Amino acid sequence: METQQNRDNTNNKLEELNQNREDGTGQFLTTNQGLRINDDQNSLKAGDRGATLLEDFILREKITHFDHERIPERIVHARGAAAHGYFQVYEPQAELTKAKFLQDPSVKTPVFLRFSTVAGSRGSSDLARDVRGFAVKFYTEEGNFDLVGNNIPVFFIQDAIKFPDLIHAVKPEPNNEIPQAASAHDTFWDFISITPESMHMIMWVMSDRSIPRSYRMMEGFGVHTFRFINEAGKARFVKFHWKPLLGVHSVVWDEAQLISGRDPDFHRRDLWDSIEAGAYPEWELGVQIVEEEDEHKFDFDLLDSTKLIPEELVPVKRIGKLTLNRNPDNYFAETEQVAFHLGHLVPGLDFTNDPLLQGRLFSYTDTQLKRLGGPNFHEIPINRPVAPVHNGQRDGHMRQTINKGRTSYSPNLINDNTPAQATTAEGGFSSHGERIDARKVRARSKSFGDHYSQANLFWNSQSDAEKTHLVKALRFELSKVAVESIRMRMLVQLAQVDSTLAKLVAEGLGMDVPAIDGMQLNLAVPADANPADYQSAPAKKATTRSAALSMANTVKSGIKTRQVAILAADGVDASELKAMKEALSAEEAVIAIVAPRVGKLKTSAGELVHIDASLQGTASVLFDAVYVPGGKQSVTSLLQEDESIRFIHEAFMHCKAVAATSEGIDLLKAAATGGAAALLSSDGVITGPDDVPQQFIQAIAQHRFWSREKTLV
Ligand code: HDD
Repeated sequence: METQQNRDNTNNKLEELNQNREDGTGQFLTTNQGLRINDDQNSLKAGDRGATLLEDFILREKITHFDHERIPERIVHARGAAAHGYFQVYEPQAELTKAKFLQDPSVKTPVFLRFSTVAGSRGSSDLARDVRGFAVKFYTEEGNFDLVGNNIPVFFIQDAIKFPDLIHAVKPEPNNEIPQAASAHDTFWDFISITPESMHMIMWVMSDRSIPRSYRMMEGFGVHTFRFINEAGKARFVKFHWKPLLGVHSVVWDEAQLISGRDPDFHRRDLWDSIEAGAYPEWELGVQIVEEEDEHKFDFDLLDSTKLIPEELVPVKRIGKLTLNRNPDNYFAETEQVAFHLGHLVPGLDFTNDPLLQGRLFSYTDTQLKRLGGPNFHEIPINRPVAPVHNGQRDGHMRQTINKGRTSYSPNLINDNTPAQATTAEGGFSSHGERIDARKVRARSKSFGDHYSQANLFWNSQSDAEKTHLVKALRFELSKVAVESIRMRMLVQLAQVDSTLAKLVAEGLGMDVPAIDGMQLNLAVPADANPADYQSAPAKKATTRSAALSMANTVKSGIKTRQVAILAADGVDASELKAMKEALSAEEAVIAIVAPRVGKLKTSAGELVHIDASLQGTASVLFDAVYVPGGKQSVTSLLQEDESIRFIHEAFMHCKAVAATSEGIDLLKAAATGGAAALLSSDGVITGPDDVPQQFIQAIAQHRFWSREKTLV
């Protein structure tokens, strides 16, 4: 089998990392000083029952290192998974930007991409309802460029000064550290219920976007408006998008909760396994470009990170592709120690005055100093640029570089005034000369003041199934809120977004939507300000829908890498099994034989088939679809197992494609709680008589059959 080690997927960053890779295979065990160890089983003692001697430097070295193994986890985005890959631009982008990595389609720029959840600790579940981080480090010839984004195009707050408040509110409550990796608790909704700028983001987080099917099936967004600068110095605004080639897909909330128990590493494992199998995840990089003179032509502010630019107003131009093709060798060295920062950028790119972006520019270096222990974190192998580094910065904890010469200052005569500054023509970075003529104020721009209209656009753009899920998510979350006034305020906020939304959520809480009665909806108001100046008008009702905001419109063209369970036992019909396996394999789906026990099973034709998982060792929530082939003996065995009935029942309840042939249909009937006829006639339940494998493939590509659920709207 092809493995990561023998595949030709190297690049100049991966080669550069070789100098730090270590492989103990076939080697002697040594101390950190290279001394070969003769006895690693016993400490040095005074007599074989005697006290351990302080002299035992081997024991002390080993225990001391162990005692110091942990570093602080990230304050946010602690739990993650990452992979190496490369980025290639489709066409030169010289008109837009002078960034070198966006010019030559033959150049593969190495990347390291770290996905994450936000609120949970390092050991929490992948399936929390949460935003996902999408952080890309490009190792370009001109230095590192980090695009540190999320899978949601907007953010909770408009100004970075509110970030500690937001995160303190969403993290486990400080008295008892409950709940882990969940926003369904009082402090989060307390903050949200009086911070209406969050309401657009809340729509996204309560939608299925926050429970992705896999990292490979998520969009990514740079969120802020950045700048592209071309060789002539012309600047344009740009928003970055990552579009997954497999489409954007999610699981359902009940499923997410079950996966958290069955396999909390579900997303990590999916990413790892896909790369190991050579099914490399891919995203296209998209850009939305706005000319500087059009800065004020929208009814929202481009500098406001709680707003997106609808793709109908400014289309997304796809300019290149990112491919992940290699797993890390070591989680700690690479995934944990990678340090992202928005301030890592290259000529041809620049910031805007978005106050969220501006605050982030401070936070990321600051946090790495704490997390990675000092100012030399850029020397950690995964963080080193492939571009050469020369400057007068010296010393500090764990310095690796051996700087030669006497000068560590500039200007200097002794070293011919080098390292020298580069002219812009030589690649020297110079900030965009934006004109600023303003009074120093602590303020929020009035142009940031509409908090509900884009939330309404999002709601209006969802399919009925998506709206139902969103309402149910809000019911779930707010049902966990104990303080009545917080629920009440949330209903008032939701009513500003859409009255139907508020009413449906209220019904699930056994409440009526309260009247506003002069209530201030925004309590994030400076002490000297007039609160009335800080209140947003209710949503301008969206007259259109933005297709890009609904996952119903995503790619549904294939079943590549989809996980299909085949339930079988001894005596399974050999020809039905073979036909289905061949059809699914031809479409590059991943097949798992699930049986009452592990080992091998014997088909009706006497062949031995490897069993991938036992019914006790897996669950339907870990698969995209399930098929039950015939064979009297096989189905009789399965009918005796509660887990196989549950397997089918859950797959059906989670709206997945389910197929069965001949006696296999009996298992479907046994699992039908709402009546066998209703189950068998449901969308996405394939039982023939014609070409079941092909119909099943088409059904799996649809991802889910929401017609099985009751919609609320
Ligand atoms: Fe942040 C990590 C994304 C706002 C402060 N952030 C972090 C990561 C991602 C984001 C993906 C994980 C990077 C990794 O994998 O190592 N953050 C965002 C986005 C934001 C955002 C898309 C809004 C548009 N963040 C934000 C603000 C602040 C921070 C406003 C502070 C004022 N973020 C941090 C941090 C972290 C971080 C504390 C924690 C670990 C780290 O930086 O390296 O500095």
